[in-house]
Amino acid sequence: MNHQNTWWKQGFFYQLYPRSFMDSNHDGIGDIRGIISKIDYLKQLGIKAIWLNPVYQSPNDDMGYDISNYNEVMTEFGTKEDLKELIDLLHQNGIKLVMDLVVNHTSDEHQWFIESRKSKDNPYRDFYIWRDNHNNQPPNNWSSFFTPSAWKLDTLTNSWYLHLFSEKQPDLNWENESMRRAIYAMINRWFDFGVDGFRMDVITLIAKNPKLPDGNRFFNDHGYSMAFENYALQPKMYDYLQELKENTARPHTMYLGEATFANQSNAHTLIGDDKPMDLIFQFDLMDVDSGKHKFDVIPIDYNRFKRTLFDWQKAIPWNTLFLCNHDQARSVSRFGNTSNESLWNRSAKMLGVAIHLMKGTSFIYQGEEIGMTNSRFEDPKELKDIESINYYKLSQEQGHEAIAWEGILKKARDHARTPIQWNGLDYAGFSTVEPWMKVNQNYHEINVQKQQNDPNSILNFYRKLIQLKTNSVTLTYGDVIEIETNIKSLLIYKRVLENEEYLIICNLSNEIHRLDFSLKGYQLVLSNMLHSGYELESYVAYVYRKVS
Ligand code: ISL
Ligand code: CA
Repeated sequence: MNHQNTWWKQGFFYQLYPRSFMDSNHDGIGDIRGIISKIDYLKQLGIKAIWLNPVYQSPNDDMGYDISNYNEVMTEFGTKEDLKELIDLLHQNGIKLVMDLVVNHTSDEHQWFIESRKSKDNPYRDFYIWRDNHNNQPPNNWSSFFTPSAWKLDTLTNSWYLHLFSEKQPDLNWENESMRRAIYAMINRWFDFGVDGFRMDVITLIAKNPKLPDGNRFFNDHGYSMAFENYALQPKMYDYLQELKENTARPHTMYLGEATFANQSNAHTLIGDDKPMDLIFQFDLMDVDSGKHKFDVIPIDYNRFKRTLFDWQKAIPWNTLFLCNHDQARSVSRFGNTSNESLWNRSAKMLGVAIHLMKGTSFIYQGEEIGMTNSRFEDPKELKDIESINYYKLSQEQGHEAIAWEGILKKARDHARTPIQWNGLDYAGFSTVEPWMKVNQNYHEINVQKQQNDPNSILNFYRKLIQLKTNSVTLTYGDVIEIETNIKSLLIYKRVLENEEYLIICNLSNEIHRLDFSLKGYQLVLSNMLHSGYELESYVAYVYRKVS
């Protein structure tokens, strides 16, 4: 492996959700010029790459994941010239840009779908997955991620189309070669434009079992089945991605697959030199607080948390490391402790150490570097995200809305999507007018300006953590060695490369523990506490380096 050329393994990624990052033109919506105005901030943070959530034209049924034109920038976000300028400026500052590639589905307002609906013999008909209508019953029992059934009857031709996500996100038919060629051409245009790679949205779902058989497990309340055995990691998916790579990949570009339903036994089929992807996101850690479903929230089992981390380290040679993204609740609210300022500060820092000093590419989700927390939504009307809106509506129909609301307060995707809190001014300095989404109430206490020059802030801790890992070959490429302990809330591991060794000790819990081995020969290099020692207070994190 040539360590020097694998830019996606060296240095941190910052996930940037443009709608909520910075508004430059006073319409309450974040935009590309807003990002440009904050390049210094990103540079100071020390990140080496950005994953930018979708900026393509979209009616925003699913906030940009429903694309109506792959070749144009969403009007509210700016122009293609703005995007080009952003890419150039990032490159001048040593930062790469990875865009989102959403090709499992398009918007129903995409020209391809507008044509496809028109008639059964339209040249674009087969760009999507259609079935004739018999008895007004959907062609199979598949459920969608956002609605009970994955099928919608389109009256124009009296046929059903498949949508694994919202009704406004019809699934593309990857069996159609013209469709595939059009996607590859689109990817090549963006590589020519200057992007450095793509995060491939639900890429493991693009191939469907052509027979579209019923699922027989994981039924939702409406009797539809989460039939992923028929559309996740299908044999054809490998062929399509191989073809995609052959037709698009360039020497320094990268593909990061959102590997929905990947597990420890199949993940090795997805990443590597001769495999379809360079990096994958898997979501096992995002499930450690899920009971029967995402919104059925259970307390974190620290053993499970640790096993998930360490077992994935063994399962594949290179992981991605993250505790949040635009689909998740805020990490400090979920895995840390926000009951008072000092625990909030300490646990946010600890979580950064615990996850990012593992082996793999680190991803910080915007706002995580200042410890942004879940929002206190007061009314379902404040929700913007289709997932929780639909979930709440369905639960109302069944009279479970009080329970649903509890789950939403803990896990709604909207928690991650509130505007970045830049300062204590109106709308947290994100905009001068009311933003598209309510700013978190705590912006006076939590904001960038307040943390900028405070040596104890989460922000300055993140800067140090990023530097420490980015500048260390051992913390980047060294082996991970788990140090077993009987105390289940202690996460302890070493990073070892040749003669160098780091020891990482994190207390994941609110309990005080004592270390039962010697720290002789170790020197403290980073901590969220002023003192080090054998007494491990709640949420402490210590990073030691072996000196003798
Ligand atoms: O968000 C989820 C659960 O709350 C996930 O199941 C999510 O739907 C899944 O990981 C796929 O996510 C991606 O594709 C979706 C889009 O809504 C998400 O924002 C995106 O990250 C459809 O494009
Ligand atoms: Ca704007």
